[in-house]
Amino acid sequence: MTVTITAFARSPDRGCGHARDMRVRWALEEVGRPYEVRLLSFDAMKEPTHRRLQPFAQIPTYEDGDLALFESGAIIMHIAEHNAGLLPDAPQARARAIMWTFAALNTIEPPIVDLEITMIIERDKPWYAERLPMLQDRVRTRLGELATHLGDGDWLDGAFSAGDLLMVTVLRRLIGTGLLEDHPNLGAYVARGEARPAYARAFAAQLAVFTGSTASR
Ligand code: GTB
Repeated sequence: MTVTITAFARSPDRGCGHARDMRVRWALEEVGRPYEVRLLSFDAMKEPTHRRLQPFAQIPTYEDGDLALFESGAIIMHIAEHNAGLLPDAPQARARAIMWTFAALNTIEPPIVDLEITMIIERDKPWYAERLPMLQDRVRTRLGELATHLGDGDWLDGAFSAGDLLMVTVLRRLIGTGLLEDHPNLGAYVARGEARPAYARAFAAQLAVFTGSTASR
């Protein structure tokens, strides 16, 4: 059974790979699972057909036979648990890799999303100039802590795992803000993720949607 995921028909990021289908594509590429992509307009995402798959009318979703999932973190965990390559076999290392998926999604991503939303849609608010540095500082604090943990390691805990996959996609959202530049080891970490052949295939596939060349592999 071929996996089908959903993605934006026209991503607002114009193919930069910031939308959350990118992490699902990357995970599928890492484990060598072919997939198809159903592209959705913003209107189609609000339709009952899509809401039956994703109650919050968002992308990505994941369908494999009669299993349908939403929430990118849950999708990545499902892929990682049912295919080799994204979680270590040793129980404690596996638990730590799962811990890092939560750290990426629950500790690092929220302040980044808060900053992103403010920078995109709250620029004209009277409190913007006051709020922005506060949000930047929250991100800086987390980046400093993450950079200290990473040190000169290649990955967060031994071998590359689903935790790294999610953390790299989360950190990429800061590209263009200048905040990653404070920590060369985090920049190198992101670059290491981007250099993985599976990442390159996933990135090319989502970019092809924007450029109009193809939608699935
Ligand atoms: N918690 C959910 C998950 O992890 O799956 C969040 C899913 C989500 O936020 N989906 C977004 C969506 O469908 C796309 S990824 N938004 C449409 C809506 O809510 O109406 C978020 C996103 C969108 C666009 C950019 N960008 O253009 O840079 C980056 C990230």
